[in-house]
Amino acid sequence: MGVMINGTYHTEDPGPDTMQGGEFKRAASTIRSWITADGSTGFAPDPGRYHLYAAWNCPWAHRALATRAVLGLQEAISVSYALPRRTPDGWVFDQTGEFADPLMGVHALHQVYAAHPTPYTGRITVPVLWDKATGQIVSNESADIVRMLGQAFDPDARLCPAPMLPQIDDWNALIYPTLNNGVYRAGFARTQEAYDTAVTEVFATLDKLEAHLSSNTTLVGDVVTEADLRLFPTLARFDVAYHYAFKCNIRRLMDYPNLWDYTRALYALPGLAETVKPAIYKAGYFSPSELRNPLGIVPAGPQIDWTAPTERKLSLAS
Ligand SMILES: N[C@@H](CCC(=O)N[C@@H](CS)C(=O)NCC(=O)O)C(=O)O
Repeated sequence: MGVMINGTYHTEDPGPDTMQGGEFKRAASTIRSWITADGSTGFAPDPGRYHLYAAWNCPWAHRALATRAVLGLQEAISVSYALPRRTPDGWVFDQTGEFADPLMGVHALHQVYAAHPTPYTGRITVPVLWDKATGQIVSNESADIVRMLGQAFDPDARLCPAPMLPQIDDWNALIYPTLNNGVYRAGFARTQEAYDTAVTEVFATLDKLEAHLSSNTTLVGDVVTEADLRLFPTLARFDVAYHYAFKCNIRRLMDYPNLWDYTRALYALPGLAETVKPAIYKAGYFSPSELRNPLGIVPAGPQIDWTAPTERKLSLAS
């Protein structure tokens, strides 16, 4: 894992930049153009125009893949999947097969960032949304990519209906720092205090979600919205990875009857199951790490029955 400075890739890991004291701080994304339904920004939602660079194990890429799947945009937006393990060259691709880059045939994702017309400085992260028409990165911020897919690519904006946006944004504002990123703050903490703070927030939010889902089908309006799809990647990884690898082990997701039921109901949405790769999560989160898993031994369990029946029937807003 390296960093790009002014369009040139350097293989040294800039790790300390993302740690403050014992606390993990995620760097802000900086390429943030916007696709609109009318194309007034120069980026119109033309089918076939955009390409997503993703990795199955990355939860931020997963939100974009989940949104693409639930909106049925698989034909409209093509994807390259990086190999699930990062290397000194960062995210890399095979020359052929399921982890090849069919668009540019690059060996490493940093080559895509290097092809962006404005010299880039920062970490080489997935997801990246690439515009084939103008040859540039539209965005490397998953929250923006998810919102653009929901608003510009779906004429009915079913994942983010205007009247529900304030509530969607409220859930996102709670779930991102305390849960989506909270598990990373727990897992990457380098002091007991930083870990204690993060893990307490993770479970406070899970408890709150459990209570909400005991009397609601979904987070907002009893329909599937962007807020559910931003939560889902964290839930999908929770028992298989975060519980053990990131020491988020006060409870398992399976110990929350409503939250676990809701997770399985989301999993049953057409297209979503294909974006869930537990074996890849396990291999990725338990890959050799000097701080967290020096021997790189991957645990056998847990056994998770994703298709156990659920009475919760989910649908998008109509
Ligand atoms: N803000 C970004 C964060 C994405 C991110 O941190 N992705 C990780 C993978 S899960 C990554 O590519 N990290 C590489 C690095 O930091 O060098 C987003 O949500 O799009």
